[in-house]
Amino acid sequence: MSGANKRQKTRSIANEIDRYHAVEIEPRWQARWEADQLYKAEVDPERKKFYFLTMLPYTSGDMHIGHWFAMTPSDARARYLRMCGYNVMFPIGFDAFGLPAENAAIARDIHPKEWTYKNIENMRRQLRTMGAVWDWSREAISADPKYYHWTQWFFLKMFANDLTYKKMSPVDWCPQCNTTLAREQVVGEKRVCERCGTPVIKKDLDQWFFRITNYAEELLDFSTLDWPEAVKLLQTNWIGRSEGASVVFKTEDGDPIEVFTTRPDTLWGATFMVLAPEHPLVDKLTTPAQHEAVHEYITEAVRQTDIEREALDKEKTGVFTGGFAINPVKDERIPVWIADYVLMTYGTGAIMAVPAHDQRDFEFARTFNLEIRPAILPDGVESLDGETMTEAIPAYGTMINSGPLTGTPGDESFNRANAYLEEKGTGKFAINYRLHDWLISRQRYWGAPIPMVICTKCGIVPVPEDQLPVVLPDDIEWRPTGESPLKFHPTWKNTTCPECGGPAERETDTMDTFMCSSWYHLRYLSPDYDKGPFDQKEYDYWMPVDSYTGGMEHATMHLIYTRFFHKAFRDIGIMEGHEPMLQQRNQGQILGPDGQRMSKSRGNVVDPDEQVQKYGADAVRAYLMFGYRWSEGGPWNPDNIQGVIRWLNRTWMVVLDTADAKGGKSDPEAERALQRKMHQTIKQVSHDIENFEFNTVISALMELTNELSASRDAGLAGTPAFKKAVETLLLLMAPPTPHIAEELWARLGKPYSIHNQPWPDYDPELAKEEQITLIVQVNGKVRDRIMVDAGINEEDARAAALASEAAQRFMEGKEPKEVIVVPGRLVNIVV
Ligand code: ANZ
Ligand code: ZN
Repeated sequence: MSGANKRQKTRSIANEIDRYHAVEIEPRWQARWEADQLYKAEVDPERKKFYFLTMLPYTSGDMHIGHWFAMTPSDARARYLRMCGYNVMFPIGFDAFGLPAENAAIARDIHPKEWTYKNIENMRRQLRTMGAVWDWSREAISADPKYYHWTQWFFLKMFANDLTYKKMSPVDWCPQCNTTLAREQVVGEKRVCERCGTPVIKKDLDQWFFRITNYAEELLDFSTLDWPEAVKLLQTNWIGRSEGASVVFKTEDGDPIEVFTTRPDTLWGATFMVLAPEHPLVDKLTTPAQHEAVHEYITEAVRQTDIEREALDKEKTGVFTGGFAINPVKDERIPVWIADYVLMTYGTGAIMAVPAHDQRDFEFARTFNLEIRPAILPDGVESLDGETMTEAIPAYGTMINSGPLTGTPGDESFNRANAYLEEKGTGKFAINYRLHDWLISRQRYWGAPIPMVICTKCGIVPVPEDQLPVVLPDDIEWRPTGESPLKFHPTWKNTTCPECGGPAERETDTMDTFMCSSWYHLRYLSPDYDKGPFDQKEYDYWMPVDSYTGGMEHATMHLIYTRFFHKAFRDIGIMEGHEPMLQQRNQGQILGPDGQRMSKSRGNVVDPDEQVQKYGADAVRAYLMFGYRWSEGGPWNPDNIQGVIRWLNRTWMVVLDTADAKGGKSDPEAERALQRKMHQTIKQVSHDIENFEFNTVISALMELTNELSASRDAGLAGTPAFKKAVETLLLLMAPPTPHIAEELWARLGKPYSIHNQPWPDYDPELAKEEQITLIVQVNGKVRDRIMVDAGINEEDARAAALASEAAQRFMEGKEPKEVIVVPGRLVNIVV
């Protein structure tokens, strides 16, 4: 008792003079680590590398607590891997081009470059406060000429290898302002211009595309990737592969109308055709009588987005063109309509409509009184009558009313129909993808200029590599138009043709920023390298990326583009391997304290700077790991961070309190218990960091701190087991809470730096719970003896007893009436 009192006293004195003071400790260590370049990652063929990548932030200005949630657990894992002996590279940079900078320029009269680089400065400061193992010497900024030089270079390689082309493609256009609009500038359900409220129309512009569709099939192969199922599924749906047939119908004039159908077996049930309003044959097919109605319909339809047009619950609208087409398998004349539910951007922009078996066609036919003719009789359906059907029957089944193929069973119909089409020369098996070629032109200033020149004599000519980078001019005039301001620069676009030397004009569009982010992981390899996009030596050592963390919102665009980019340049001979990023994991989202998505307008944004100033980086890091499942996130809860702070304080006290303790009382059983806890904690923390389960990492560490407190109170401080456990606790805390771990490590007089220490090993034998013998009785008679963990709880003991073979034999298949557990001794099953 008196001993405990005395400890109480020393502790409260320590409390006053030497409290845990994160704001003093943290900047001090951050400065030291940086001065020592502790986390600099260098090629070392002797060591196993680990390229750990986290998605680079966009230079919007302030980092969000969400960035911390994404990055600091990743940092903990990077630290863990370092301690496990890997040569870890954990780089950071900035996605710095894009529309927000341009909008800020217009709204606040500040140059996009100035806005962006100011933001970068602030973000660098914020990133430093995380205390992460960033290798700042590898920082890359996509808006730097020395970066986009190589973005342009990649573009030229794509061009030289026929992976890029120019094509007319629609953009949103405001007829009042006479400009193109960015997607964000089209607002409201009515799709009006943000500035003047005029309904937006589509207008065709000559734009650049990458042939990502060449890689559609390969992009569906995830077999070498350790990626979340959800991301693979999103990519699979985005690519949208369908098997079917391409079938050629003809107009009465003999013009071919090709359709893609997934159901060639329903061909005999096609009673009309539908073209997308934008289909090139619409004009020619439209009869004078229908001209006005068709024209009116098109004007309305093309204003909508594909998503609006495809909505299943939408009322079907359309107009008859007055024209007819011939069904190639039966020489029958069927009417051709236009309707917005047929998209120009999918398949061929034309369909054969089979209302008996396709629901959208069914609704369309009912609305406009068109014939519904069954061609398939699914098993179990007696008969079908188009007049009385109330919905389409999409199932496969026996072909009926299908000429020579009538009677073909459902499991053969698809192949038989395709064979028949091929035989007749009017169609064949076909695969269609939802994926489109990647439109990369942007009519904006703040992006990498597309390195192309347009010469009236030579056509489109690439800028020679030795003339890169094509640098953005700084003196730019801000016009609130959707067109690239580069177009209006007095001189910038004037150049000479690299081929004929005559006067020529530069391309004034810039590249989609997803182009910049498709290869940033390569720029980190050697951000200052000027003989190529990366130094081959670095590539050979570091690539591919071993682990990639970031948000789920990038599942489709960025993560598909970067895979395409890698594969394309593999084929060009620049990259190796088939995939750029082997493992990928996504964090969830931190919401505001009100459970809503954080946003400035709601006023529920949690500012990481404020939290760090209040509680320290370690507390914020540990709270973000402890308070949430990393893959799920949840609302910020200021109460729960207190629990983490109490833990850090308790750890601080117990470590410093016992630092000078000598001897300690020998208590083999208690020491063994502490040792067991220590080994169990190492085991769990290692497993959980490995598996991105950070919440249980912190709870396990909290338990070890508690165990140490209890052991101290039991007089164990100073024993070898106690010292070892303290040391181990600090090593295990080094990844999640690097500053306090380093500070306490130093105060114990251990060698700098804790972050260069090897990760502690655990001994599975020592981690094992002590075993006891549990007696298993059936109706009061001893039937078995089983070995179980000493600390086994009632529920597990019960389950273990019921699982005993001997017990089961004596239960003779009867349900137990009652199971009595005498903890630590026996279980009696009453049947
Ligand atoms: C006739 C048919 C009969 C169809 C039937 C389906 C069922 P997925 O699976 O998404 O690839 N289609 C083709 N091109 C279209 C376009 N541009 N806009 C809207 N719809 C289009 O869908 C392929 C099916 O969607 C195609 O097969 C076609 O309708 C329609 F019992 O052809 B089907
Ligand atoms: Zn020329």
